[in-house]
Formats: sequence, C-alpha cells, structure tokens
Amino acid sequence: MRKDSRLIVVANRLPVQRVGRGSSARWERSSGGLVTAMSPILRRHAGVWIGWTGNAGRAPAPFTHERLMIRPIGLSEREVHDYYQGFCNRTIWPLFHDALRPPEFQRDRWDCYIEINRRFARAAARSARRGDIIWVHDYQLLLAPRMIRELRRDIKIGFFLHIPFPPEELFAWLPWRQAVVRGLLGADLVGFQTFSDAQNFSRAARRYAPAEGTDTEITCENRRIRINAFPISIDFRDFERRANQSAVVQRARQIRQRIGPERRIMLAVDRLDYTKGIESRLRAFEDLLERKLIRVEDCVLIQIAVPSRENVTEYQEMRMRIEQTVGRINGEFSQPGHVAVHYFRRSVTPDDLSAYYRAADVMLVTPLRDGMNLVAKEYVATRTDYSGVLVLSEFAGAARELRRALLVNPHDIQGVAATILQALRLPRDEARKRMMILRMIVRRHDVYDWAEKFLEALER
Ligand code: GDG
Repeated sequence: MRKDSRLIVVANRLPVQRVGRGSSARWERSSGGLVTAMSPILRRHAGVWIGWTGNAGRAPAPFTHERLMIRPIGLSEREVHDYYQGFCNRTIWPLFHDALRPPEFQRDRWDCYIEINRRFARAAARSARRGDIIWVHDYQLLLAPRMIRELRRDIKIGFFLHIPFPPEELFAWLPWRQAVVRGLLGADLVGFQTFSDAQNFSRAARRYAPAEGTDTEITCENRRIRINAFPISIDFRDFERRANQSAVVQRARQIRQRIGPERRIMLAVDRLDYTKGIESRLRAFEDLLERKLIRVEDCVLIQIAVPSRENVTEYQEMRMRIEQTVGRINGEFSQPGHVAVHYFRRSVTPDDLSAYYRAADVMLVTPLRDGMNLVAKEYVATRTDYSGVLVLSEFAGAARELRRALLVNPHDIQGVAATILQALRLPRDEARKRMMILRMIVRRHDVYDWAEKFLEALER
C-alpha cells in the first residue's frame, strides 16, 4: 500500500465494544479474529473502520480509538431482525453452508438487506479520500462493493468472503442471485477462503451477470475483476508465545490433573452452530463407548460450546438436542470420578483456551461445512512440543492446507469414530512428524501473510 493511503475496513461489526455503564462506560477493543488480522496493517496505515455496534439503536457519533477512526452504523430493532437475524443468518448463512438448514427466502428481509448494505456503502464512500483502499468483509455485505463503486469510481475496492461460496446448484436457489453476483463484481478483487469457493463464484458470475473470463479473472461492464483464494490464518507467534507463558502451562497442568493424569483428553471448541457438526461428533464418541472400544477411565471429551445467535429457533433446537445427547452419554457411561463428556456452554478467556489446547491429546474439528476454521490452526500453533493429533473435517477450508491432519468425513459417524480411535493410538513418532508439517504450514502462512497477500493483489 502507498504510504499515505488509508485503509477503510467495512465489516458488519466494529472492532470495539462498549463496556461499563453511565460515566464509566468506555470503548474496548474486541477480541475477534478480524480485528487481530487487520491491526498490524492499521498500525502502519491510518485507517477507518465502518461497522455496526452490535446493539439496536441510533449510531453513536464517529470517534477515534487507538488512532483508528471508528464510524458506527446504527440499526433499528426491526433492521436487526430483518437484516441480521433474518437475511444474513436465516438465508445466506444456511444457503452458503450447503443448505444444512432450509434457507428462508423473504422479500421484506431482502429489501432490508439492500437498505443496510446501502447505508454501509454510503458511509464508506463518504469516508474515502482519493488513493485510499476500501476492504469490505463477509456475507452481511455482499451488495456493498457495487454500491460503493457507483458512488466512487476512483477507489480500489476489495472484498473477502469468510464463509464458503456455494456450488452452482445451491446458489441457483437464491431468488436474488443476479443482484448478489453483481454486487460482488463491483469490487476489483474478490477473495475467498479456498480455490473451489473462488471457482464457484466465477462460475456464478459468468452465469448470472454479463461477465466473461476465467476462474481467476472476469470482465464485466468494461472492468477487470480478479478472483482468487486467500486462506485466512492466525497470529501464529502470538499463540506460540501464549502457550509457553507460565500461567498457561500451570493451568494446563491443573486441567490434566483434575481430569485424571492417566486419561487422554479429546477437545472440541466451537460456536454453538449447526455447521460445526457438534451432534455428529458426540454420536461418534458415543458409538466408541457403546462398542467398548474406549472406556471413560481412559479418556474424556471436553466440549467448549460458545453461545451464538440464541434468538434464532434453529439454534435453540440444536442446543437442546446437543444437551440431550450429552446428558444421555453421561447418564449411560459416566462413572464416579470419571465423567464421559465435559460440556461447557460458555466462552473462556484466551489464556484458558490456550491451556485447554495445551492439555488436549486429540483435537476434534469436525464441522459439516466451514469457510476456514481457525480453531484447527490455533491448536497447531499451541503445540510447541510437536505433540498432539488433529482430527479435521474434509469440509473445513483448513483441510486444503492441513493435509497432514487426520481427515474425516463428518457425515460418516463410524468413519469419525474409527479416526478418533486411530488418533488415540497414533504412534508418537508419526504424530510428531505430522505436527511438524502442520506447524510449518501455519507458521509460514499466518494472518499477516494473509492480509499482505490480499492487499498486494488488490493493488496490482
Ligand atoms: C468465521 C467462519 C472462518 C472460540 N471459543 C472461544 C474463543 N473462540 C475463538 C477461536 C477462534 C474463533 O473464536 C472461531 O473462529 P472459527 O474460524 O473457528 O469460526 P467462526 O466463528 O465460524 O468464523 C470460519 C472465520 O470466520 C475467519 O474467517 O475461519 O470458517 O465461519 O479464533 O479461538 N475465544 C475465546 N474463548 C472461547 O471460549 N477467547
């Protein structure tokens, strides 16, 4: 990026959140992955961040936080309902994740989605000076690139999709598919997690817009649009450093001690989302106990499940089913002093998360569909002594890079069970070889590399 140009990030959520009440209320940096990814670039270049505060109501006035200009976008109650909970989370999210739940197609929610995208686009266009770069993020803002382009022909616009882009047959369901494709084609560069997502999009573009070209370059209305894969990553060194802090080492030791030092720990960490495959993973674990291939005296499953989208019915139903399954497994198989599944429905601090990663002999990352999955990469970064085994779903974007994990089809419960068993029995040398390669890959392709490559490509 040119030294004097600024980066304008447009994302559904702001990188800060309001904490405290009354006179002690203040803005604090939130801990999300996107904030971490963007922060080194934003330190080098002055920047503006446009996003929603996360609460219904009028937008606070723009302000500066740690040298970053913050421009909050306001959403009314109805808009939160129709745009965020409605179109984003009940149409695009399920449709783009292999329609794991039936997507809902409602005209008024779509109208609201257009309106909110326009609100973000106007704010972006107004904030940009000549020479600045605008980087729009994710599925909440698929229409914004074109809307910004209509207002500012002189600005470079990049777009990155954090979730998968569906194959042709599924994308075709969307009653507003043309508008979505054209919305994205307003950008100069459209980035995806994997090459097959990129390919799915370029095919959709050629089908639903007056566009022609290849999988990586398209011409539409006399503009050249580049399309490519930029697999997102983590701050590898930061995870490595945290893993070796004495408080974390102590905490990991304490977790092992409490679980029982002789037991093998299997860990899973997910948002409570139906895409993450929590139910099938529990069923695979149950299957192993039922067939007496494992015993609670020898191993345990810890499931950290972070509450998410709790006012959407599908999420409430899924939570109930998961909790029933955990109850059933524990009722059936736990012994005094040996609980089969430890289920924590809460989020833990970054230090605790690191301690759990450190304590876990086997990490189970088995989503039914996932754009990337950072948990898999975080586990790898934490294993500084090269121990530990990663079981990873073929349907997570991360599987394209982390080929040396034990890959599974999460729909095949018996297959997952067999792979868990393989992970528990993997000879130490073999596990170490695999982990060395996994660590090398994530170290080399960290989040800084991701952001740099995207911005470099955008400027080309
Ligand atoms: C979307 C895409 C894509 C989880 N529990 C705790 C905690 N976490 C942190 C993890 C990780 C993040 O949340 C989850 O990231 P994922 O990538 O696994 O999943 P999504 O939230 O679905 O993210 C995904 C991602 O965007 C980035 O592009 O990879 O495919 O769906 O960083 O560490 N953090 C703390 N306590 C917890 O209990 N502190």
